[in-house]
Formats: sequence, C-alpha cells, structure tokens
Amino acid sequence: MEKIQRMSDPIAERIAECAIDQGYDTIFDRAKRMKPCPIGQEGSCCRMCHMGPCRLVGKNGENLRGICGADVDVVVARNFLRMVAAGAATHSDHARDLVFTLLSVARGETKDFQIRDKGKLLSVAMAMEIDHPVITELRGDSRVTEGDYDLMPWEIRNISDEQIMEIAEKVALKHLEQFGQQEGELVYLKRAPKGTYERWVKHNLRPRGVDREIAEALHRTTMGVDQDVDSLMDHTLRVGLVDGWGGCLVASDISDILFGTPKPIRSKGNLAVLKKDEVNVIIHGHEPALAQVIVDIHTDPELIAYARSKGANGINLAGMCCTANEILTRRGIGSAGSFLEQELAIMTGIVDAMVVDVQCVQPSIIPAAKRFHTKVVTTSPKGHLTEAVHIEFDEHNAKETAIKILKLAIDNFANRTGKGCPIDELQAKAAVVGFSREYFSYMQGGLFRKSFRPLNDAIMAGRIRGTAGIAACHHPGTVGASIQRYLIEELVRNDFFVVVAGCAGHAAVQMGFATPETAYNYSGPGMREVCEAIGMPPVMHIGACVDTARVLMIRTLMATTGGLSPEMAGMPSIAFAPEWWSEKALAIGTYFVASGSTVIFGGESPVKGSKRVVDIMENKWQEKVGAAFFFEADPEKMLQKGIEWVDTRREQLKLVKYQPGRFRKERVLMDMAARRELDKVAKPHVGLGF
Ligand code: BF8
Ligand code: SF4
Repeated sequence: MEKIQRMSDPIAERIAECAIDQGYDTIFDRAKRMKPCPIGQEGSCCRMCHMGPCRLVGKNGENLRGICGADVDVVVARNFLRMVAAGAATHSDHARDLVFTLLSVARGETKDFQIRDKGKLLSVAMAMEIDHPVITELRGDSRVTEGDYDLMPWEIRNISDEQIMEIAEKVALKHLEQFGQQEGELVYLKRAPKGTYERWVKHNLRPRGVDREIAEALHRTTMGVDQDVDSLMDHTLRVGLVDGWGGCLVASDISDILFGTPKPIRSKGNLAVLKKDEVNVIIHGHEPALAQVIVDIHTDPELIAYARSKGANGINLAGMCCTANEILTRRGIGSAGSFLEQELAIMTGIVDAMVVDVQCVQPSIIPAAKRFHTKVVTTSPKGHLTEAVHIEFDEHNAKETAIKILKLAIDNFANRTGKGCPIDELQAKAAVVGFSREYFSYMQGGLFRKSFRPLNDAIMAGRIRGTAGIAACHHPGTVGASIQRYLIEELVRNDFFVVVAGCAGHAAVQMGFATPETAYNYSGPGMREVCEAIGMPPVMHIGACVDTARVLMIRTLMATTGGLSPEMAGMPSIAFAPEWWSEKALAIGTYFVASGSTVIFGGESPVKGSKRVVDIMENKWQEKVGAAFFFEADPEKMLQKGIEWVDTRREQLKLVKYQPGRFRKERVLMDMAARRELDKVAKPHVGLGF
C-alpha cells in the first residue's frame, strides 16, 4: 500500500503507518479505493422512487429531467433537505433521550443521575416560561438578561429540593411536548434576539414541532409532492431550525442540568492518553448519560481492586468522537481522538473495551477488534453492531450497566495479544477545555458584572477582528484535521476569537491550541491583549457537536448587549466546517444560517448540480435570514472568504477598520523590577487561575 500522509496528528499518523505496514485495512485505504460517484456527490442523482434511480446529467441536456419529469433543481433540493432532516433527527433524538433521563430523575425513578446544575435548570425553566410559582417570581425579577438567564447563587439558595424536582418534571414534560407538538412554534425560538425571531415570522420559517417538521421533510421529498425549489429550500431552513433550537440546544441544556455546565478544566488528548499498564476503556459515540456514570464509578475502590487482581494498575478511561468531548469538557477525561482515530485506537492493541452508542461509529471497528482482544460493546437499543457484545443501557439501570461493562473490560485485560502499534504515553497533549456560554459571561466580569460587554467592545475597537466557529468532522479524503489546524492557526493570527466543537475540538487539542499559553504565542496582538486582560484563551473548546448550540446563545448575548448588530445576522462572525462528511454537520450548518450566521463548508458541494439551489443558499437566504451557506473546497480561499465576510460586516456596522498590528505594544527594555511587576499581573490570567 502506498504511504501517504493520513493524519496531521503525528501520533495518529504513526499508528496509521504502522497499520499499513502490518497490512490492516483502515478508513484511509477504503477512502482511496472507493471513488465517490460524481453524480451523487453533486446532488444530481435521485433515488426517491424505483422508476429510477435517475442520474440527471448529460452533455446535451438530454437527461436533465428524471423519468417523472423532476428537474435537477428539484432533485438537488430534495436530496439536500433529506440530509438536513436526517441530521436534525439525530440531534433531536439525542435530546429526547436526555429529556427522558431528566424526567426519571424528577420522578425519583433513578438514583444514578442527579440534577447537578440547579441554576441552569431554573434558567431553562425561565426561558420556557414554565408555570411554577418559583419561576414566575424569578421571571418577575428585572435583573434577568434578555435571551438567556443567569441566576446569582443567592437567588436560588432558598429553593427546596422538592421545588427543584417539580420544576425539572415540568421542564422535561414541556420538552417532550415539543417533539410531538403539531401547531404553534418551538418554545426555544423566543430565546433568539427579536430581530432574528421576526425574520422567522416574516418568512414563515418557525417550526411547529420537532417530529412534525422532520416527518414532513420526508413526505415533501417523496415522489410527486413538493416540487418547487423555493418551497423545498424554505422547509430546509425550517428543519435546520428544528436541529438548532429543538435538538442541539435542548441536548446541550439538559446535559448541563444533569451532568454540570462546563467550566475550564485541564486534561489531555490524542491516542497517547491510553495506558499500557491499565485497563483501557474507550467510550465512543454521542449520548453522554452512560458515559457520565462510567466516569462516576471508574474510580470505585472495589473496581480498582478487581482490576489489580487481574494484573492491571488501574482503570483508564478515554473518550472518542463527541462522547469524548462530553466527558472531556465536563470531567477532564482524556480524549483518545476524533472520528478518524477509532480504528487506530484499536490498532494499539491495548484497548480492552470500546463502548459505543449512536452516531459516527464505524462498523469497521469489529474486524479491527477481531485482530486483537478488544471487546466492542454496544449499549443503545438503536445502535447494534453484528458480533459486538450488547449490554443495553437505560436511565434506570445506568450504574449496573456501567459496572458490567467495566468488569468485562477488566476481565479482558489478560487477553491482550502483545501485538499492536506502540504509543508513547508522554506524548499526550495538554489542554484546557470546557467553555460554556455561562463561563464565557463569567470570564468577562466575574459573578457581579458578567456580560458580553468586553467582547463587544474589543470587536468594536478592532482589537478583535471578529468571531469564528470551527466545527464538524475529519474527512478521510483529506489529511485528517489538517484544514481545521490551518484555519485555527490563521484565524487566531488574524485576531479572530475562535470557538471549536465536535471533531474540530480534537484538532485544537491535538495541535496544542487548547492551552491558553500556546495560543498566546500565535495570537494577533489585539486578540492577545484582550485575552490577557480578561483571562480568556483565543481558542475555546465548547464541547460536542450538539454544543455548537452554545454559539446561538453567545451570539444572542452579543446582539442584546449592544454596539454590534441587534440580531444574529450582521455580526462580524463566521463559521467553518472544512472537513465535514456527516448529515449532522449539514443540519448544524443550516441552523447556523437560518439563525443568521454564515457558514463555509469544505469539500465537494452536495448541491453543485443545481445553480438555482446554490443561488438560493448563497444569495436568497441572505435576503431572508441574513446569512449564506457556502461550499469552498480550497482551504486558502475558504479562509479568505471568511475574513472578507467578517470585514464586510464590520464595514456595514460602521466599526473602525481592522488594521493588523494596530494594537502592537511598543517594545521596551525592562529591568528586573518591571518584569516582576509584569509577572504579578500576567500569571493568573495566563493560567486562568485554576
Ligand atoms: O457529532 S464532528 S465525525 S463525532 S458528526 Fe461525528 Fe462529525 Fe465528529 Fe460528533 Ni459531529
Ligand atoms: Fe426518477 Fe422522479 Fe423517481 Fe426521482 S422521483 S427516481 S427523478 S422518477
């Protein structure tokens, strides 16, 4: 097999090379062999009925209609809508399972979960206008912020556990209603700034209920129903809003309530977090509930003693994909890596169990595991893998399931084959992760004066050029994570404040950009000054893919704080998904755009087959929702486009023109006394004080 670079992380790359040397077939080899069908890739292949599939290509235009007469615009639009609907189904179903867990906690049906963030529960209840005397009283308090509510510790001190459980039950039930709601609008839409919400009203984009819009997307796109491109693309925006405000934001909120809202925490990431002398359990997938319980019990003395009795020095947990982000940002559990590293982890030969649930789990981990001793354990009733061990989890038996899984991994420790690709544990990269919207507010003023004023002011003054989000997957068709690394580094250098989530979070960790110290070395001078002043790193890891929804609230607060755009659209902000492959990424991209935030996706465009659909996404959506959805394969052009987009928004907002280096401090010769003074000021900020 030809040796080409597969991963930008050197440890992953070394294992990928070792895999080739040992004749393993990995995702990189399969991606090389499997050339995508160019007609399907650009969205021009219709498989909506069995008269076809119809491939709408042809030099002379002879095949520009399918057998039923559908033209290429309709075909491309239908395909895109279906992908977005599939993405929205995953995120909202993930949210639904968490809501059931919250309901079980509220009703006392499980003791394995608790409400770890009461303040967040109350603020969500306030946003949902839950009918409870405590919430009515809190809502009457004029100190609450528009859009998102932060409560002071003393405001919730006197609320009893019983009241908390009553409110939790009401929140869970109201969320459950949202899935099956038939009329009206999703309750979370009102959390958006007024101007954003008004656009949705004006263009009839408000989703009525989560399941209804997703089901309707399937209905509309079947043969012979919605065959008008504009109408199909409007429904795409509607389903996008379902994904953001009815799926991701709900999942993120309920996870914060149940498992704690992230605060900065130190950890490590890359495949070197695995330990040769301990039982290694990788928790991989997306839903965080079981993972959190495994984290809770893996330090249990009885289990540790059991591991010792089998010859291991302890139990080492590591995350993978978005589950990694969930337990990394909340609990500091080391992350083994991203989507592209799941087979590579097994190739080390020291993974005793890989525990998976839903989404992004490659079936190839089964043949990979068979070469070694690794047990693959499936835990979701929705996600089975032939030849895996199935130990089903539900919220009522979480602890029992977690113990069973850990014992199985411990029992498997002695079965290691001694083969595999070695790792050097010292090479794990350090990271500081876990930046929720709430902590971001807190960083900008402490408990009493938290706000988004410092960020807005810094953007207005041109110290920060703009904000950027980088999210989504690593694609086996590129050198894994390389474009994300390029964008992170360049954006930081250009004075952008960057948030990362999903597999882009792994990229930031592995390149060492998730430590404030390292990122400072790369930041533009204006950005660096702000970071030093308020103790924030220029690259914030905000969590899993569902946590991209934290950006919705960050932008809402930027809008309501004032001085920039009064709505989400028009902000000097941009988001990138340079290495996406998942339908979930498209759903996230669509909700960003529908909420007013322009996105640039990499790779081949799935709508390239229709000029009309491209025009709608790039231009007509700007008129409707104030944002555009671009596809750009070239990383340099992608960066350029993003920067230009932000600079144009600065101009429209009449902000001072951004000038690189404008805030560069004059170099001065310092004596030792001056240096000591500087140290006193700088140190707590650089270390963020934790
Ligand atoms: O939801 S970024 S490869 S792991 S789809 Fe999957 Fe893509 Fe990674 Fe999480 Ni998100
Ligand atoms: Fe072909 Fe029309 Fe059927 Fe699509 S719906 S496969 S274009 S006949």
